[in-house]
Amino acid sequence: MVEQVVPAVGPGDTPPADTAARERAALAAVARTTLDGNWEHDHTVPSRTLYPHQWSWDSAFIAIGWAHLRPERAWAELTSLFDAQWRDGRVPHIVFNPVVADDAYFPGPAFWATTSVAGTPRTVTSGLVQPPVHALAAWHAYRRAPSEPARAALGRLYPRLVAQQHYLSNHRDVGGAGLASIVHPWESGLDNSPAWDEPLAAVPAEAAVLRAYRRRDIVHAAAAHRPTDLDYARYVAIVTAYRAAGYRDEQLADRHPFLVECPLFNAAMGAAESALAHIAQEIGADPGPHRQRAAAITTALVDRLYDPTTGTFHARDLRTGRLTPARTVLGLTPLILPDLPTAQVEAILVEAGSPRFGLAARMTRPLPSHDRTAVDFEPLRYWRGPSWMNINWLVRYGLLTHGHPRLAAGLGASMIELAATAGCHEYFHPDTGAGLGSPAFSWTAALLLDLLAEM
Ligand code: 9WN
Repeated sequence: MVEQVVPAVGPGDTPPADTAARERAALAAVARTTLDGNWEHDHTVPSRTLYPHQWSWDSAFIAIGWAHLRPERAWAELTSLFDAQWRDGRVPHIVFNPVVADDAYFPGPAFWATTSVAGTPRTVTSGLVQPPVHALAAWHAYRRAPSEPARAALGRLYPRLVAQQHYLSNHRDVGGAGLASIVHPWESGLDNSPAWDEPLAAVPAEAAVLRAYRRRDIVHAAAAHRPTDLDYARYVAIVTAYRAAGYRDEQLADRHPFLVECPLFNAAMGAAESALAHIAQEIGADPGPHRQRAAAITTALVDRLYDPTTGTFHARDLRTGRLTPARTVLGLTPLILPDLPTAQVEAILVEAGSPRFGLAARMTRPLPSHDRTAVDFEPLRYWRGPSWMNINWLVRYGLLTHGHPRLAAGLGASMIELAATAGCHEYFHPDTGAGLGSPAFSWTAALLLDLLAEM
């Protein structure tokens, strides 16, 4: 595809006249530098230090950013990810770059050992998946920079996106109610969320297991911000169980130690069908079945994961059959479903606008990842309090989808302000706004570009 460079903000090289525009141009330049610095021949690493390979849902968000700068990279990003799709349709959550040392990230390629499994690509990948936000991202990227080559790329991606949905709805519907189960906290993308505390506590493991391995995350990030050793021991135990079964999904209910229906994962799966309906229409395929599946997933999500007594969505632990009690930001994300009934939209707005999350038309800080008023709210620890740009982007997208532009503008302004003050960090202190984790994080940069272009 021909290289096409699109200015992120403003009409080219002429410096914008007023200060605000100059600041936005400077911010866009930081985002562009971040993405350029993390570009790696056919994909973008989330972070050069912490995450030196390709991650699935990161690539989806990153493609949205590239659509503003170099649309051909948006399509290369998604294409390289889907080139690693397994024969059963699963899109692996990590695609390992073979030239990076095995111990640069834990667990590395040797641990996953996927190449000996039938139906896997030549490249080593993980055997897990992540929230299927790719169809939504592909459609968004296309609308940001439509062109003939982009339509052709979208057309090539379409059957792969459909296969991804097919995998999730046919292999992962462990609960039998039309929702997909995640088999590991890493599949949620919000790995360390309090939503997983109960199901994770039931996974047998001892921190001593980790003596056989070397965690790399705490070499690059503060241990106090990261999951604990016991959490990691359980993460390893769950992968070990799945790997021992050849990453197969038959009889998961009888043998797998962690099975959860996650609100975000399933909202993404439903939103993917709505996006696929748009894509199908654009490329001359039939949007009807996608619309039907989107409606069915939305209904199942409300039936299974909405709790009328708390007024928000929770994760369901299939081992106990119970909803997990934590009120996390995951509960707000079904807003991305265009067919979400008004009662649940209203309930989410109440929850989001409460002191738990602080959504308002004028707000200082974006949404935290966990309920600010909860006793286990931890402003520094991974997914247990800090703010993330991708989750805020999704909720903002949901607010626009359901006709709340003032709230979306308030949230968007707080996100831009955060990045303007702290830079393109991986996550942010939910009160002070200080940048945390990796300082040059790709999806923060990518989604910032998207916001700057839109607002
Ligand atoms: C495990 C890459 C990924 C994100 C996840 C985030 C973190 C990995 C880790 O980094 O997860 O997949 O090592 O902690 O939680 O959302 O995709 O940025």
